[in-house]
Amino acid sequence: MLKYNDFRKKRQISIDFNQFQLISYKSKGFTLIELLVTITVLAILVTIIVVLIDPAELFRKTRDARRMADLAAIREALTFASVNSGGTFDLDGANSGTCSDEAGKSIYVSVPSDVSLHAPPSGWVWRQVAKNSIALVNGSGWISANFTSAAGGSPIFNLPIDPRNTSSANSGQRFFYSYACRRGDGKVEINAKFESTDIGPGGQDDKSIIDGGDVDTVYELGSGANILPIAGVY
Ligand SMILES: [Ca+2]
Ligand SMILES: [Ca+2]
Repeated sequence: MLKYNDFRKKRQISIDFNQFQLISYKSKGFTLIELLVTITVLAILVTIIVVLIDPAELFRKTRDARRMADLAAIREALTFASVNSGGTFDLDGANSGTCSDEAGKSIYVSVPSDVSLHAPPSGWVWRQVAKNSIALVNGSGWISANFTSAAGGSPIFNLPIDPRNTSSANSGQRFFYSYACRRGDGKVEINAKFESTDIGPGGQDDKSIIDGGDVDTVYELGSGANILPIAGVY
């Protein structure tokens, strides 16, 4: 049997417990000012982190790194095709007379034909193909050499294109790959333009000035550094 005194005691404990909960709830809460201060501190921290990391520069650097890898892959594919074909690999494929020492000297570019380009360097013509065939390696791609005709087959199944692959009236916004060949000695040159503050032209880790080419602001790879014109491509 629960006696009256026991009942009062239990009720008292229950009331006290509720009071305790109320007190502890109150002590754990935040005032509006505390919340505002916390949000402000967090906003400052986020701003500092964003400034330190600079996500836009990180993306530019990633694209530049890919450009380096892409150009190296194209150079290797061309070298493989050329060596495997005993030096008879046709560097402009289905086209004829378009190398730098021939009448129709051409600059092959990775931007598709629906993108209009600025005027080509004097004496040169641009070569562009439609978007849907841009990456083909059978001579219909942006580089017209037919890799599938090489002895041993094509070393690659698609032609890399620039991660931005775009052009503009503004020379600072031209990002595409370019290619030219020289028939006489069977050499080629492939170029790209970098955009990051660090790896790009004038940067602390400038890759365009140490590539052995003849244009400091352009990243140049290939077997002949002086095939593409030194001005007017980008
Ligand atoms: Ca260079
Ligand atoms: Ca060059």
